[in-house]
Amino acid sequence: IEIDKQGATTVERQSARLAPPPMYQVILLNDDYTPMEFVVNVLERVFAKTPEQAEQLMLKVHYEGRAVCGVYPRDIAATKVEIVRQLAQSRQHPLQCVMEPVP
Ligand code: TYC
Repeated sequence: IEIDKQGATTVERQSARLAPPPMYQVILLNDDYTPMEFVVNVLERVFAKTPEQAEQLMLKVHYEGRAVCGVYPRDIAATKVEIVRQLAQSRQHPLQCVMEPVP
């Protein structure tokens, strides 16, 4: 909003001037010890996957080493990474979760 010397105001649409927020991929990494069922559960609870999507994504991580679970603005991505780490730690699983900027 701008106010000139006569007191007239000019309102510009902010959406025309704001860049979209930088986005981050949240990535799950494979390991040899975390139970498959635990990973499926995490994908359902933290990443809002259906049981079928969660199973498929878990298997993709298992066979390919890693997979993108979702793409979010920075703070949301960081919160999901932290929740996954806490869930894994609470059950003593070595499950690893990281975030990377979308290329
Ligand atoms: N590789 C694990 C097993 O065989 C399963 C697993 C899947 C672990 C995905 C981590 O992010 C992961 N029990």
